[in-house]
Amino acid sequence: MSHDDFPTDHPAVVTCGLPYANGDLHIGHLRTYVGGDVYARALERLGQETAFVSGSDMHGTPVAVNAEQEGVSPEAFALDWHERYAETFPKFNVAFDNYGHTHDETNTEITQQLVRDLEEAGHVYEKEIMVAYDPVDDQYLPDRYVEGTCPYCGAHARGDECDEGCQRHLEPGEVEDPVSTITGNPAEYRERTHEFFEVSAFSEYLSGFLDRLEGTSNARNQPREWIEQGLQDWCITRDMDWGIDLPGENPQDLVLYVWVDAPIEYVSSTKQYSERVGSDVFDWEAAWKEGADDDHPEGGEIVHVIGRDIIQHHTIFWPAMLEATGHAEPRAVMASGFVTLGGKGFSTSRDRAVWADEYLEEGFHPDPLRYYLATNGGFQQDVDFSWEKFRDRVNTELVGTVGNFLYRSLLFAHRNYEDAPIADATSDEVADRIDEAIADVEAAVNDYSVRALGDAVTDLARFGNEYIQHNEPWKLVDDEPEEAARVIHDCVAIARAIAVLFEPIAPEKCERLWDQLGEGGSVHDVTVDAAREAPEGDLSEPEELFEKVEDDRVEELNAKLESRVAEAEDDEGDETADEGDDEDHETDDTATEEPMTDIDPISDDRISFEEFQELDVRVGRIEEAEEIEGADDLLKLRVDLGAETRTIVAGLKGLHAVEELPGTKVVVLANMKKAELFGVESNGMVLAAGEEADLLTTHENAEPGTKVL
Ligand code: B3M
Ligand code: ZN
Repeated sequence: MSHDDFPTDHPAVVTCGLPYANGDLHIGHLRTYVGGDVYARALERLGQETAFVSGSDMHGTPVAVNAEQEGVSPEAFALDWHERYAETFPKFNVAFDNYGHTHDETNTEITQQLVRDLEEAGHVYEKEIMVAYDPVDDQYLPDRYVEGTCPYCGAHARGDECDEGCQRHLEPGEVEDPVSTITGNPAEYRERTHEFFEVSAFSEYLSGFLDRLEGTSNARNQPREWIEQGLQDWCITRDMDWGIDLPGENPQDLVLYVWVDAPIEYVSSTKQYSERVGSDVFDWEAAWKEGADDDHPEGGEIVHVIGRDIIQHHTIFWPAMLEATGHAEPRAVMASGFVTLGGKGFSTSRDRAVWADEYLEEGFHPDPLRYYLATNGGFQQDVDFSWEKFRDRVNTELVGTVGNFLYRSLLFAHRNYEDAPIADATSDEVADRIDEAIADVEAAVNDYSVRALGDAVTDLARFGNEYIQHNEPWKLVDDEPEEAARVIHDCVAIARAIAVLFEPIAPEKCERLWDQLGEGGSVHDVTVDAAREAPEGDLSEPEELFEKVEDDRVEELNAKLESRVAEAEDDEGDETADEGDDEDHETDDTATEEPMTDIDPISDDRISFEEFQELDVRVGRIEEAEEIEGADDLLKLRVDLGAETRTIVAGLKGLHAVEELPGTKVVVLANMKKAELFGVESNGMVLAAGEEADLLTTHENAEPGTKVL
């Protein structure tokens, strides 16, 4: 790993957390896979040699318990889901270079070797521990076969994690008042000998590792606290049949804990990729092993993209395993927030989800969902999906800003200059603006911000719209044809840059655009330098790239969702089920049932006072309010902010009487980026609470312009 800015001359590996092969994927699950895919594509666009890998997580109790409930073998059950996932990801243009699974030969071999290496390095020892046991059923109850009370916070917890409380990983024997999840029998604790990995010996190493670690800040902050509290060694074996056997002497027939072989699949999957394409194209050992490559003895740039519930595994256990066995150190961990649906958790058991297949069957293209998931919030923030918000983002940004610019420019160009070269060179103004967009993309990659990757392009398209509007080539075409050609050449140059720079987010749409521009080859193979080159292809008749989502579609989809949830709840009867799951998040699998709440969990991701101070929040007074033509939800406000009066567009229409707004004191985020909405430039944001837009105001006499602290 290096800490040079991307692109570096090391091979990079971008990985996505492995989905447990145990149930349908919903769009919440897709967030980390889309995020990983966007990031990997962006690295490639920068010219970074990159492998993008993942695989299905086949082992462990999350799979075994579900298979048992279905009455099938865990292997058949997991393989079936694995195959479905392998088909689903490409449909969302999530294009892994290799998608393996943890039960295949490569992973079994590499896992057993790595465990032997850990043993040889003296980091594994045997210990007698108490494990949960069902005396009636005569079986041991590892991990999710047992539930009880968290010894740290008292919340109801699974055997392996406090998923409803403090989120800690729980070691065998820790959960109190254990009960079998299969039979409901109270469990007892019995003594067994298990293998432990000496994680505690790596505390100092891990502190240094966290100081070096890049990615999202949540992946550094939480683990620092865990290290300060003192690390416990980690039990790496389980009393189960399903899994990878503990190598060597194994009198108790133990398997390795699922979290041992799961991250090793990152390495195995990379190896399979190398074997397929040849190590001259991608050398998995140079990427993963220290000293394998003389030029890069420290290994490649490993970037893990995960859900924030598995930070501990990726920043404590996994780097300790890598360090102990001579592997490369991860460079970055990008840990995403969760996805909610209309402000509530996804619920598999209540069918309260937008399923991945369902989204496509409704006729939606994958790229708008990718755009939504990638850009609706910062990567570590929770993101809420609703069909209304989806419609708004698609209609305003993809259709209104990006699509509109592309269509009007390319249609004009095609009609007027179909076969002719358009102009010699791109103007300095436009060339500079394209350079700026490329710099934005480079900065986004180095900041690990997939949202900023999207913003870089919507900002460029916004510039394009202003440029064409300002230069009005349609007025020039008769009297000043050369000037018109120059303007439209610039617009096509911007369109070409959009095709290249938006490829990570909307790969299929950008390939279409690349064709429309008459470019040869594939936009998936070019680097950002191609965004600087002058367009030269023969333009084909353009088509609108993005489709509007109509209001009646939104109503129809909401009604479908509601009736499905009602049906599932009827089936469930009055019993609040004690099996199944609820409040899933995007990497979840079999969460326990708990009441749904409208309130988002409060973010763990703390910010400093300095970071808060970057927000310039002011008291304002609404002076005027009026409707905007064509906008269903928005009002145009003039707001007195003391020093100046600003135009601000706010989503208040229908929620507040327009004529009653003037005179209302409000709270305004004054240094919000400007945005153009329905042709009106909004210069700030009025703060309001909840779906009803309950306006924030002041209690006493603070004057407009007063800073809010
Ligand atoms: N299979 C899924 C989860 O806990 C788990 C991830 C493994 S990543 C190496 O989110
Ligand atoms: Zn807890």
